[in-house]
Amino acid sequence: MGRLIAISNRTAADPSARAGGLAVAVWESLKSSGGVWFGWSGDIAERQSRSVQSLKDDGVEFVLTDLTEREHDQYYLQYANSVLWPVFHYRLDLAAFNSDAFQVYAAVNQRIANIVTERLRDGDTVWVHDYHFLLMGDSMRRAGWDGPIGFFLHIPFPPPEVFRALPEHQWIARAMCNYSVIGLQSEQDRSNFTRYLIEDCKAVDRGDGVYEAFNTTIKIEAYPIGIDAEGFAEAAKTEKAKEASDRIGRFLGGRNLVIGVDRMDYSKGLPERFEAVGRMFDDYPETRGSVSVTQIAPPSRSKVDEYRELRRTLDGLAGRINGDYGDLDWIPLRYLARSYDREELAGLFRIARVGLVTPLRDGMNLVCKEFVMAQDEADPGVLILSEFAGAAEQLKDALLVNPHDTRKLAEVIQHALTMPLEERVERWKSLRETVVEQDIAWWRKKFLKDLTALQDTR
Ligand code: GDG
Repeated sequence: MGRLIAISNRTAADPSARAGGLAVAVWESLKSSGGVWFGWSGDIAERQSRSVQSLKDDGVEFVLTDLTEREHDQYYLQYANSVLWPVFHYRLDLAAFNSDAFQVYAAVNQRIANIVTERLRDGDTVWVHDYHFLLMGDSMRRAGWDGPIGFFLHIPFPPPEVFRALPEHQWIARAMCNYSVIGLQSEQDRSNFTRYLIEDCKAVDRGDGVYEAFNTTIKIEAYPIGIDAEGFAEAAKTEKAKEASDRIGRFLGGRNLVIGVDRMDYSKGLPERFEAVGRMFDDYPETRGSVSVTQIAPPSRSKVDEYRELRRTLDGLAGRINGDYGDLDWIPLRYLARSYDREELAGLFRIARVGLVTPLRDGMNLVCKEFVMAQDEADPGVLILSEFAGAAEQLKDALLVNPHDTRKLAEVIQHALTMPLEERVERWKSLRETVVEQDIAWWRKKFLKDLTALQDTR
């Protein structure tokens, strides 16, 4: 195989950014093939001084471009984060449709495609990531690249009925058909996307995940992303993890910990989760004084207005619950709007009796897989998982819930808190097996195998 070329909005050029799922996966693949990673530098610059910098680390080359203020606003904040993010999470009510922003989005895709294509060599394999670059395949074809291009969408693909509300849906779908392999997180996403292609683009299903549309052939498959499973299990046993669990242990004073960790984003279902916690204290008096819920919710910088709104809602809900039930020595529900180190999170997961992962919609969700790997095999906690997370297709032995049904969710949390050890161990073993088997390396190999198979037939 030639070089692997990755394209994503943010890269792992900053070593501290290598902890996330995408960053680890891409980083490992690039290191083994001596690849190049293209993306945004994270800086904003005037058009005239906007630079393309190249740097090398551990055999991987990063080629990074600044964005202008206008590009950052229209491509990134507006079209990617205020149109595509809500629509792809089935939230038409939150989408701020904006066709001017789409023009800038298309222009940024083309500008970066030109930067990439100029630097490509014959035999290179290109792998594009996420919703910032839906048009990249088409833009690269325009720039003259005719080799295979893979694309992986980290967020859900909505049902056709929702996708069609996007004024640019036809343009986007047609552009996407320039990819050679399109990877989605789940069967649900795969089915939504292919149904759209068949209904709106006259695509023909050739079987085995191969579709014909616009005179080209595309492989479309679900490749559920995994985590560095063993690495996370190790992280949970480090000194730093132990310090974090000791610190929270002092706060708990022997009470059971229920934990949630999510970026503060409306897709994560935090208000519904808080309501369910309030209901649990209402409906199950035995939980009062014996359970503490801690929600870690680092703020998303890219969605300032929604973040403010969400924060207000959560403040109100937590204030009411703590006001109603809290006592001198007990805070029923805490939320911490800040981030912690990976090892610290692993330590908190390990000491928790219940992990609450209840997004309203999530491409995959890595937190639930991390929670599983952090557990102590002799006394594992229970995972409560939304049926609307992509991970629910794999993690059948979690307690699956509808996050909108807060009464039921309250009941399930109470059930998880009282689950006998034997059942906890049995469920955990099955979850662990899946997370270990279908880890990040499995995901990467599965995708690249399909993509490089095309390379080999050229
Ligand atoms: C997108 C899709 C898909 C969270 N807080 C802290 C922290 N995190 C880490 C978690 C986890 C990651 O961030 C979050 O990943 P998720 O998968 O849960 O969610 P998104 O950020 O929305 O990711 C999602 C994913 O892409 C991958 O394809 O699964 O569906 O939306 O690793 O642990 N990490 C640290 N401190 C924190 O406070 N260090």
